[in-house]
Amino acid sequence: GSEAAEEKFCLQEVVDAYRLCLSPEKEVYLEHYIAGWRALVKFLNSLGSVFGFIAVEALTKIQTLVTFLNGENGSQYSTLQSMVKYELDNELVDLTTRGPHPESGCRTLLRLHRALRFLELFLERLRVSTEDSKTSVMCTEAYNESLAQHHLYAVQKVACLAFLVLPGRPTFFEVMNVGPPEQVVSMLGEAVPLISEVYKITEELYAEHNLHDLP
Ligand code: 1PX
Repeated sequence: GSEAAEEKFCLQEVVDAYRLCLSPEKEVYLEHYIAGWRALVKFLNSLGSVFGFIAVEALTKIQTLVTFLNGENGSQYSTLQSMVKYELDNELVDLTTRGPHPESGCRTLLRLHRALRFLELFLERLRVSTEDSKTSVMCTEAYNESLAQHHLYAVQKVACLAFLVLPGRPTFFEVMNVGPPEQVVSMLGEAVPLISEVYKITEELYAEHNLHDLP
């Protein structure tokens, strides 16, 4: 039915979201950042139940940010830059140890930001991969170079088990709903630089305010 169609992932949606993410002054709109993640969660859900727990984790983080965005101080959350300024100015962030603000926008977004680096590395590997490349290998490499460093050992173990049952490259390309493989590769060529720029701007924002180690 139409509901199922709405839930269907397509890579174009990711491209669109990250294209809309940057303001003319290179600020990152939270609304579109969230839209990008919502699309990725659809992708995770289409991979089967093993990836459900990862989708739930991403959704929980997204939901925290949506609550801020729709809350009474929502206008302060329109961009990542305004969010950081607002939360820091009003002491709404636990900076060194967990305290009264365990789920600040800043620390919640940091988790997604780290996952975005994983995505960038993984999609770039997928883009340059060949027919016989293994998604599990690409995924493991991208994970070890990024998110793994921020995960507890037990989480790393579970993640690596999930990678073993990832569908192969042909299924991945199909689920992206773009068309023949050449077109998927070409759209990945659009997606990666957009994701990469949003990542870089966020990375610099967090460095500038010393927020990379938020508990
Ligand atoms: C078109 C291709 C798209 C591929 C989509 C892939 C999207 C992957 C996104 C994964 C997002 C996971 C959110 C992670 C947030 C996080 O790091 N949370 C940890 C820390 O949170 P805390 O609040 O405790 O400080 C939390 O401990 C982690 C929980 C379990 C999640 C483990 C996820 C590890 C695997 C990620 C890679 C999935 C790749 C799937 C297929 C490509």
